[in-house]
Amino acid sequence: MEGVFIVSAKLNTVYIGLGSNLQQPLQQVMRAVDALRGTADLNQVRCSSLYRSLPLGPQDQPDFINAVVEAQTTLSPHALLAVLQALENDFGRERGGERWGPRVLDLDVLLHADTVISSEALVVPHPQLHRRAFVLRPLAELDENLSIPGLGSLQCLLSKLSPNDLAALEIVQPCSTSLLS
Ligand code: A4P
Ligand code: MG
Repeated sequence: MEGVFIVSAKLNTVYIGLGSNLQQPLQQVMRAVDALRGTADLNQVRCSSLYRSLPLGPQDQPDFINAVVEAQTTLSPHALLAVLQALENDFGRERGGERWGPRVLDLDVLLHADTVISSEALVVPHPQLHRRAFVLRPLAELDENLSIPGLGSLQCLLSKLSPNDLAALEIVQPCSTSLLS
């Protein structure tokens, strides 16, 4: 077809952090993985195992279920954040509580290819990523050779975590073919 150009936007690999500690957190996270898999703009969605983790921040709240999802997308970082926030709202996420308080679903942009952003609305890589066993360990399940922009290799970051933090993580649902597409 002469004169017709099809411009395809670049597919980028993104990593999304999932967390829940309210209203049957395991079910919330599994439903959220399904919802991400059903999102038209996210392709080749793969999920890590699901982990139980001790709450970071206020201690008078239930344990969390955490996981990390990898996907391919043409969405920009800000467009991806908007998709994730809409999904949090669909799950009944209430905002405005105490910082790092309990939540039915939290979806964070952990990484967007090798992008580095530091704006008011979005910081990528996620600013707490390198300190969190419940993020680094599932990330390593998905790609053990990952390099984090500005922070170095994932293996190096993992080696700097306190052994207690890693030991406190408990797999509650291993990677399985039902979760890995
Ligand atoms: N924002 C900036 N960068 C990002 C990003 N990379 N991804 C902005 C997502 N959002 C980002 O987020 C507040 C604002 O951060 C958003 O409006 C967005 O523009 P929020 O989800 O409304 O609030 P939040 O999650 O309470 O804040 P924050 O500081 O992002 O908290 P975190 O880092 O998500 O930590 N303990 C365990 N064991 N497991 C957990 O998952 N999670 C938290 C929350 C605390 N303790 C936890 C866990
Ligand atoms: Mg968040």
